[in-house]
Amino acid sequence: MAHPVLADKTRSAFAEDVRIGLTRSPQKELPSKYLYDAVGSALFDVITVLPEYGVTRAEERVLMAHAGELARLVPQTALVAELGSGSGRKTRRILESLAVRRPVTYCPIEISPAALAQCERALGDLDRVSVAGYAFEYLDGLRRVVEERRKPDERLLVMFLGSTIGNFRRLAAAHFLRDVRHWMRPGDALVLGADLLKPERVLIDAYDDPTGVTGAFNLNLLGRLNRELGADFDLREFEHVARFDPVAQAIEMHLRSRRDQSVTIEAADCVVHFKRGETIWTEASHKYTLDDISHLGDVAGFDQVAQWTDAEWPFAETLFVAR
Ligand code: AVJ
Repeated sequence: MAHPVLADKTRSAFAEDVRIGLTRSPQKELPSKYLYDAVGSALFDVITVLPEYGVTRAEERVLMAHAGELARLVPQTALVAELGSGSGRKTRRILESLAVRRPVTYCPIEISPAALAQCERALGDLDRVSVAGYAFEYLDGLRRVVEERRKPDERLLVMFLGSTIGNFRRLAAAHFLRDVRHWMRPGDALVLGADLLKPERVLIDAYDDPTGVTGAFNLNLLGRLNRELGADFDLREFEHVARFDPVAQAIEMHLRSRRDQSVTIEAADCVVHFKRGETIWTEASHKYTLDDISHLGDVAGFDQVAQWTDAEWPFAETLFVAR
């Protein structure tokens, strides 16, 4: 069967991750990074305008309000690498403010080729900003940006927005930021966006919106397995579930089987059995306190320079500088 969507190596890594995740016991799981194919990225863009999901708009307000100040705090920045740029909407103002001081090269690092192309189009028209996209995973992409683009005396700014850090377990988040720090030099900057802890009711509505867009976003992962790995999931036999884990302080998305059933995933070479009510865990979004964020940066080797929050929807943007 022909699967033209992914290069072969990428597709076999995808198939392997799926096989490992769906044969895991007792909790089946799928890595959340696979939510973002072309359909998933488009559905995520809809999520960002849902009234119940305040995360993206809160971050946009914070960045709009403080882009000038941010640029003043990192005036030497010549190279900007963004981890998971998505459509690039939020980054525009920052690049504009930086480019007032000096020309900058902007490298969005984004595994979704569709989102990357959109981002390159959206930001390609900025004065004194040259855009070079990298369709890689975060650390691979960052390594390449540093190796290929960075001149000896240039300052780098890494942006990790949208509270994507929340998709890591807490310990993994610290390790990840330490890995990011590894590719940076002392004096380089990191802007980290993180959604703050808020009442459970608000979080459930944000991740299980009554319109059903988040449900579609989650279910599309099974559709993607059907399209790209020759699986035979019946999407109507699964339902979207959002639940809050008070210990981890994380909201989780699951896909719950409506009945006992078996699914074949051809390219992953496996048959998976589901009990009625059994779930596949597809994403965790950890929620942070301001102290958590400062601590996270500190253990990863950064000094905190500034922190801005949104009043309407608790969200924090933190500027760190590598020690
Ligand atoms: C883009 C990963 C930050 O975790 O809030 C939105 C993804 N999942 N609704 C998040 C998401 C469900 C989002 N991130």
